[in-house]
Order: sequence, then C-alpha cells, then structure tokens
Amino acid sequence: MQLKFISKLMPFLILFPATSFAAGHGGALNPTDAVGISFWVISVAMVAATVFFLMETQRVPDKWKTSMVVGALVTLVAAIHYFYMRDVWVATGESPTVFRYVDWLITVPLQMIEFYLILSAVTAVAFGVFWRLLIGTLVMLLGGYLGEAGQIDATVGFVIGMLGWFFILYEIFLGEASKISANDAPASVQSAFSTMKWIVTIGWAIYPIGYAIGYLGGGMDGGSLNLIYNIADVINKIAFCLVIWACATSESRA
Ligand SMILES: *C/C=C(C)/C=C/C=C(C)/C=C/C1=C(C)CCCC1(C)C
Repeated sequence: MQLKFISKLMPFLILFPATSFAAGHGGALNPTDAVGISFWVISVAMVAATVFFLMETQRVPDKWKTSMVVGALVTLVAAIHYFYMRDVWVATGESPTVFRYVDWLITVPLQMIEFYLILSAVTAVAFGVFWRLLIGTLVMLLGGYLGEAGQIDATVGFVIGMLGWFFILYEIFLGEASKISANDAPASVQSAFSTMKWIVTIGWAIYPIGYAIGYLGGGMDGGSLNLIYNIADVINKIAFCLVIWACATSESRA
C-alpha cells in the first residue's frame, strides 16, 4: 500500500532535481548554438520519457513492470548526464567525453538487461545471455573510451570497440538469446525483440560511423560529433524503450 503510494509519487519526485539541473550552471545557452540546443532539447525529452515510462509502469501487468522501470532508468540516467553535458559544452565548447562515456557505461548495460528481461517475462532464460551481452558492452565502451580519450591509438580503440559490438550482435542474431526469442516467446515479444535487435544494429551503427569520421577519417569538429551522438541517443534510448512499452501494452491487451 505504502509502496504503491510512493511509486505513484516517483515521477514527480524526479521532476524536482531535473528542473534544478535544468537551471544550468555554465551560463546562458546561445540561441545560435545548435549543439547546445540539441543537448537542451534532448535532456528535456529524456525527463519527459522518464515520467511517461514510470506512469505507464502502473498500467502494465506485473511481469512487465521491471522492464518498464529499467527503461525509465535509462532515460533518467541519460537526462541527468545530458544536463551536465550541456553545461560542459556551453561553458567550455569542448566535448564532454567523460560524461558521455559514464552515461553509456550505465545506460547501455541497462539496455542489454532489457533483452534478458523481456525474454524472462515470458520464459526461462539462462543468465549466461545477460553476462555475454554485458561483456560485449564493456569491451565496446572501453575500447571506444580509451581511443577517444587518447589513451591508446584511435584505430586500436575502434577495432576493440567493434569487436565488442559484433559480439553483442552475434548473441542477439544467432546466439542463445535469438534462439529463445524464436522458439519460446509469444508473437508480441518476438516482434519487440526483433525491433530492438535492429535498433542495436542500425541505430547503434551511427556511433562508430561518427567515431570513424571524427578520429580515423578526415576529422570532424567536436560540435558535429556531439550532434551525431545526440541524435543517435534519441533513437537508441527513447525509441528503444518505447518498443518495450509497446510490447508490454499489446501483451496486456491480448
Ligand atoms: C544510450 C547510448 C548508447 C546506446 C550508446 C551506444 C554506443 C555505441 C554503440 C558505441 C559504439 C562504438 C563502437 C562500435 C566502436 C568504437 C567506438 C564506439 C564506442 C563509439
């Protein structure tokens, strides 16, 4: 009873710190700064998505609640990092690389957990699925970070990152996760799994392409790279979690 009450208040509890972060500390946003504005708009969209997912959590059947809450955590964690990243960008004009990777380090594993959760909402799933997706994520992000931060050669970092990503793709296209989805999951879960799988393929491809142009190819200014990463995050965070929401609500109607 009490828990239910608190959970109803959650979305509003989140709005308070969010609006205080939103006030910003690094000074005013220049209306001609497209990158700064994209940080701003996306941070607001992440807060809105968080409230939406938390409210909707109360509407879906119990077995879907964890997936929905994890989805809300993805957008909440991203919202907070976006407010900070905007501050760094506005105050210094530099890429907030560390914040970006801290955000990815938290939100990408949470999204990998989602693959595990939507399957385990409907059938028994070995924990190895989760571990393999997690390890792939860590390798991918570690390689990328060391390369972007200049700790290792940018090409080596890229190759390590790509290997981690391919490992994830293998698991969801051909590995155990894909087999569980194909053999044991109802149609609604299969279709969510499939859409999420394609987001991880096509939506995620935007990041290595940005990295490659920025660090390996002709080079790109920090602003453009941030804009590319920002747009990719809208697809890969908000749309990704909306797919889970759609699955949970269509399952519950069925
Ligand atoms: C919400 C944030 C997401 C979904 C971030 C995803 C990031 C990637 C898929 C990054 C991938 C990279 C490679 C595949 C190669 C090396 C460089 C990276 C880290 C940009």
